[in-house]
Order: sequence, then structure tokens, then C-alpha cells
Amino acid sequence: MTEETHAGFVALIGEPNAGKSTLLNRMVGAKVSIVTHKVQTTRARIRGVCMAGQAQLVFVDTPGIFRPRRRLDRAMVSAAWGGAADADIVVLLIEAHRGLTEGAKAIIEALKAREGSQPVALAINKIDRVKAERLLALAEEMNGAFPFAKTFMISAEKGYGVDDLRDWLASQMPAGPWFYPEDQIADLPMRMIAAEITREKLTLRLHEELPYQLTVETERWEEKPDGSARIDQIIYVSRDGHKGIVLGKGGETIKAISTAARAEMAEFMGRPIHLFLQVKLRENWQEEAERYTEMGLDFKDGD
Ligand SMILES: Nc1nc2c(ncn2[C@@H]2O[C@H](COP(=O)(O)OP(=O)(O)OP(=O)(O)O)[C@@H](O)[C@H]2O)c(=O)[nH]1
Ligand SMILES: [Mg+2]
Repeated sequence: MTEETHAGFVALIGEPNAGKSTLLNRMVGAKVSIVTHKVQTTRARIRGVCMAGQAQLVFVDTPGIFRPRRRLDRAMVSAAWGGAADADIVVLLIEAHRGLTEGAKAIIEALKAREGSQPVALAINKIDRVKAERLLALAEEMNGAFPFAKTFMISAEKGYGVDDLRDWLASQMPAGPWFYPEDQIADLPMRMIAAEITREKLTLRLHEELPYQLTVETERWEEKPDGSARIDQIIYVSRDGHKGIVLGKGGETIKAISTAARAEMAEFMGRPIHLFLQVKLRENWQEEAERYTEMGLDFKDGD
């Protein structure tokens, strides 16, 4: 007799930089969502699949929740709450060393305002950065602010406490068939993963506002007879001056970015990749519906 299967969706929410994408990647056991030390790295909902015994956990990584200013911000924050609405369980991540911040308080207020909603678990992340004594007080403070179904202390980066969190989540999943084949780890199209990898390298390399003012799209994908692939991508920048910065002196910057992105794509896809990057000025890309569709975000008229 086969054991009954369980499956469900787990939304990871929190402020930008809380470690949501790092946790998703650890749960999945592969890097499917990009990670940087900067805030607002993730722009859309990214699903990663994790098997825990007979349970399939579909983790939904979301953009960080913050006070939105631009249209892109609004689309990101709305994608984050949309991810929470569709989930069986929500996990709120906070950073141990920052504690109950204003931003976390705002998220908790919004969680309270939701009706008939799913259980919310708390994951105090980055515990490798604080002394253990501090954690109990923080857990108490957090649970005074919201009735969390359960509290976990984890380090998504080091892997501490992650198994406990996964096992508990698995025990909470409703009975039902799996949503994805057992060996599938993500449901993002390859062309989008490739674009995200390049955007990660750009974000790591470029400073200040620039990473937030650009977007990457995979324009062409050509399978080669020798098993390799040729990938053509466009980097859209919104200011003329940004083009030169992305290219760098004598094309140095774009070359370094391209090398790093290509290496990671080749590793992820397990085959040689030929990557061609082009930088284009498109002042209004943040107002164009098509750019949002490419990212997997909703574009709302009148926003
Ligand atoms: N020390 C420490 N750093 C961590 C831990 N988890 C994540 N980080 C770091 O925190 C930074 C942000 O991680 P991300 O996973 O990109 O955070 P995020 O919540 O997805 O951020 P956004 O996509 O911007 O909302 C990165 O530099 C990570 O390496 C942890 O457990 N300990
Ligand atoms: Mg992220």
C-alpha cells in the first residue's frame, strides 16, 4: 500500500533583505531565486519545490514588503501579498539582529487585517548574527504582537533550524496529490531564470539606484547541435547615462557581468552557454505593460 500524499503552498514573506530567497534556495537545494546583499532583489513570485517524505512543499518566494513609491514597487508588493493569499501557510521572516522593526510592524498590522486567513508561522532568520540570549526575548516580543502558529529560529544561510521548519511545514500540508513531478525543483521558465541570473550579476556589480532602474529580458534562445545554447539578452536601462556605466570603460563592466552570468547559467543548466548581452536605453520601461509580463508581474492600468 502506498502512503497518502500531502501537498501545499508555503508563502515566504517579509521585509526586503530578510532572507526569503536564501531560505527558498536552501529548501529546494538549488539556487532558483537570486540573492544579493541589497534590498528589493526579488521582483516577482518564484516557486521552488521541496519534497519532505510524502509531502510536497511548494515554496513561494515573494518580493519584500515595503512602502511602495514607484509603479514597479507597487506591482512587487502586490505580488508579495498575492503570494500570501494563495498559500496554505504563510511564513513571516524577520532578521534576528534587527528585531521588530517598523517595517515588520507594518506587515503584522496588514496580516491582522486579513480575514479568514491561513496560519502564519514566524521564522527569526540570521540567528548566526546574534547571541542566543537575545532570541528568546525577541520571540516573546514577536508573539505578543501576533498570534503566530509556531516560532522557528533559523539561519537560512548556514542551514540552522531549517530542517525543523521544513518538517513542521510538511506536517501541516493538506492531503492531496503533488502539484509537480517529484524531481522538479522550480516552475520558472529557463529564459526567465537566465534573465534573473544576469540581473543578479548586474545588481552585485552596480551601485546605488542603478540596479533598480534596469531590467533584463531573454530575447532569443537558440539550441545548438553540440548541446550548447546561445542566449541573447537585452538589458533595458532608463537613463542615457546608465548605459555607459553598465558597459564600463572599454566594455570592462559588461564583460565581467557576462562572464559571471554565463558561468552560473552553464552550471545551472549543466551545459555550455554562449551569452550575448546588449544594453538598450528605454526610458519608460517601468511604465510598459510588456516589461511587467516578462517579469511575471501584474500591470495595473492607472497605478
Ligand atoms: N548572516 C546571515 N545572512 C543571511 C542569512 N540569510 C540570508 N542572508 C543574507 O541576507 C541577504 C539578503 O538575502 P535574500 O535571500 O536576498 O533576502 P530576500 O528576503 O529575498 O530579499 P528581497 O528579495 O530583496 O526581498 C543576502 O546577503 C544573504 O546572503 C542568514 O541566515 N544569516
Ligand atoms: Mg529575494
